[in-house]
Amino acid sequence: MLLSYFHTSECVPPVTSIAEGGPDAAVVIDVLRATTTIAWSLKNGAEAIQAFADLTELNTAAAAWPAEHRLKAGERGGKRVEGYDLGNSPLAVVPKLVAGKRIFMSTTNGTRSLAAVQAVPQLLTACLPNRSAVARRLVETGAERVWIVGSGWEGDYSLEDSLAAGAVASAAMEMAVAPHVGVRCGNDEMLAALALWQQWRHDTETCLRAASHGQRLIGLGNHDEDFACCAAVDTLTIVPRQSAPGVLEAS
Ligand code: 3SL
Repeated sequence: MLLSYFHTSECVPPVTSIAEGGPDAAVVIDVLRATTTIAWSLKNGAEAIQAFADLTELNTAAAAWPAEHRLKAGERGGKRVEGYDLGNSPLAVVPKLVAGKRIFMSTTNGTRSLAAVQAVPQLLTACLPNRSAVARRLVETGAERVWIVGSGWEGDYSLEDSLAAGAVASAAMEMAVAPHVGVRCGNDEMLAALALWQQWRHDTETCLRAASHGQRLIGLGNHDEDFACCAAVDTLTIVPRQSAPGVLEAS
């Protein structure tokens, strides 16, 4: 397995096909907070997450879904979009609210990353809580060329997404010990992410708080519970997987 790490801005569609050397699997990461919220929503019984880069498209799709089975989740600049049922906090997606519902979701960066790699055959999302489960899935499905995609902030590098990319890669390397399942780094960004993981693996929350988006959230108000939830490692076994374009289901 060849693991490469990119930022969303480097994944401008169309992503090349497998025949042209493109990836057979992609893992989208937005630690703070979209992919953490996606994992917790599915864990808590949401039927699916349908992700949109654009709010107008989200509104149109949500309007066509039965009202009693839908929720709209929208975040821009770290704040909930006015009139939406949810913002982007993993603490808010409790079973009582989300069970059985489809969540129509749009966030500043995370859902844009999903749109950028929508054409990749196996598309998963990862966060720190499910990083080992995602790594196991990649190993078990025999993924050969994997792009790990950090969502960042509006095209910029993101410390916390790079940390989680290293966390996924490190777990995959530990699992793929059999000689026929070697895991290799495909670029320097992946090597750097692994080094970051070695540096912060025992204190992930400090890393998240130090990151520029962590500082942005702190500036918006108390997000202590969000930080604790997003920084937790290996607390979930759920693997969100794209089942139709833009639609993520538990697997
Ligand atoms: O950028 C995103 O997609 C969000 O996860 C940002 S926030 O953590 O909800 O502010």
